[in-house]
Amino acid sequence: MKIAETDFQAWMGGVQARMETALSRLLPAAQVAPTKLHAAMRYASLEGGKRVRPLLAFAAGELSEAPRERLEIAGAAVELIHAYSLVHDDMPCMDDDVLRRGKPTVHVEYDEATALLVGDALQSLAFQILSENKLADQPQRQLEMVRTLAVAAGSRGMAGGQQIDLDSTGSALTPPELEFMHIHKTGALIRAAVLLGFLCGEKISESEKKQLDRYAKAVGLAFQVVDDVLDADASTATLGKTAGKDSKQGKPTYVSVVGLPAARRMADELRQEAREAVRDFGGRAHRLTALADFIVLRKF
Ligand code: GRG
Repeated sequence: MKIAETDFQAWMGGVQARMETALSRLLPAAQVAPTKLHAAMRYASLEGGKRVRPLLAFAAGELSEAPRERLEIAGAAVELIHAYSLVHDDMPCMDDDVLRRGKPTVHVEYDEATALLVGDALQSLAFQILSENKLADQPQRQLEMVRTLAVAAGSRGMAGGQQIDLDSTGSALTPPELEFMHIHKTGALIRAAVLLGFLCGEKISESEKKQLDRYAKAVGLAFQVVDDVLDADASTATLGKTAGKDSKQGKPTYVSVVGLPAARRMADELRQEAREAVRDFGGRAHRLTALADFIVLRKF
């Protein structure tokens, strides 16, 4: 393994460990009533997942010299929204899956009503921690962060993308329609993670924010293209979730719409686009470029 790769692995492991501790602290204890709901919220959020969104927040925060304590809160808020989306997505009324992060899904381990409440409560907790901890010197900027996450999670972001996804099962989408769906379903939250991390720091310029947003858009779409490729190409054991589900359920994906080789090429073009977007930042963006590589070259 090269030195740069070892350094990135160590950094990633450090952020993942910090996030595990932070999430464990921020989530209500399982012994606190209502114990079933709190235990299920912890089951859905802890000990699993790559923590890609918090990693992006930490990497973007390096550009604006954001304090780690703020990044932990912003990263946790985005991760809680992500965890909620996975819990609801796995339910019988949506994707109907039994395996997530190598474990039974929340509605299987607990029950459907509890899974619904877990998602609701995780979403509320995300906004609670984002508003009750000081994340910016100017209150106006903190409000911008709350709004950014709300828009990304809502009907003009992730929830809207999920609606399009549900409605498009069994139908043929054009590449632009597919891109529109994925930019919302997956890309919006990833974009918010990058922006929130950047906004946690005080060294902010509008032009850097714009460049960073170009990076975030490319990485957000690349993430989903790779997810489509892995669904078609990797095993259930490697992914920790049911592989091959998209084609079985008749869901349009990059693989079904443009084919596997073109989807792989597209992911790599988006990786180059992301690297290009932050080129001017030089060494300050080395975590962001390494993360773009990780997101596109990952095997799970
Ligand atoms: C229910 C409102 C609502 C939205 C659900 C994001 C989403 C929308 C559904 C998840 C289904 C899915 C497999 C989407 C593809 C991209 C994605 C979010 C994959 C899982 O994210 P990872 O790989 O998961 O970051 P880990 O487990 O590593 O956190």
